[in-house]
Amino acid sequence: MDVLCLGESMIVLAPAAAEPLRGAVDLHMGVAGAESNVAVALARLGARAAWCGKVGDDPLGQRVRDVLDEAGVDCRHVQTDASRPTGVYFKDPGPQGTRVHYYRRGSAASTMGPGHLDGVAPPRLLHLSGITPVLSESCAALIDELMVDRALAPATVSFDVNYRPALWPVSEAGPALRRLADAADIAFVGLDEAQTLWGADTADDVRKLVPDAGVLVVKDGGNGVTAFADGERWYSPAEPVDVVEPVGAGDAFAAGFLYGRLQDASVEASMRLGHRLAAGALQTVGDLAPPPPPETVRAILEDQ
Ligand code: KDG
Repeated sequence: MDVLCLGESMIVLAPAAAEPLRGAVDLHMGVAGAESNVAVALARLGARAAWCGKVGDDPLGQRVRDVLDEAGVDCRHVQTDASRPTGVYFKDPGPQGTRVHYYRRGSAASTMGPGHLDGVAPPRLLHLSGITPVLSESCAALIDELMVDRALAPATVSFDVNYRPALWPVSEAGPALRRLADAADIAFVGLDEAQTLWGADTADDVRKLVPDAGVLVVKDGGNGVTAFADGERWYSPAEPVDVVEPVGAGDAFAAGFLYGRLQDASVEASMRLGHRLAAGALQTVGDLAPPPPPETVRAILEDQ
């Protein structure tokens, strides 16, 4: 397997007319999950990508599996917990942007814990995010087992900070997510997240706070991305786009960047592919857009 992504995937319900939830009648039902978004985007690019999580023994869990199966994501290690539901969340569009309302406490995924990936062959790359450790104590222990104890060595460990304010306060998330980002081989963080969590004002501030991540990728929306590795620093401008809906753009960027690294492309070329995928996600209402054609992907990665 090229990539194994582990995390919680849920059903997302969003007002079909992008109106506030309170008055909405028609809802659009989809599948969401930061890590499975990355798996889907990688599978669509042609990587052998698997998603590993836990769903309830319910139609919503079946829907999660069906959608990922259809996208070409390997779901053979997905577990089912008959005593717990699949998580759900609602999008609530409003004048101040879209708020999310989670119904995921006690979900099947929250019962993941150490040993969850026992018997699974190490992939080339293991992708995780900062959402999982807040789901439960056992999930936090699983993330430690994978990131700190390296239970799937020699897999390269990729970690997207993905701070979700609705799930935990900065006082707890700040130190926990910094420790995990620092333990990663490849760490992604938004500059806005790093400001909120750690008081960092610039990408260089973030590098000082997260010095040990092998490759550190600091994303600053339309201002572009700065990456640090082996004492070097690269900057890559974002592609100019008219943003339709931003959710999922970070996952798309991560998928493009990781695909580049899997193809042994340079950090700069990998950032360019990340931008291309993010631009697609920014211009769609859903979390992910169709991938660029293979010849475009090749041209981006070969232009070192
Ligand atoms: O990155 C997009 C995710 O935030 C969304 O799919 C839902 O995984 C999700 C979460 O936990 O917020």
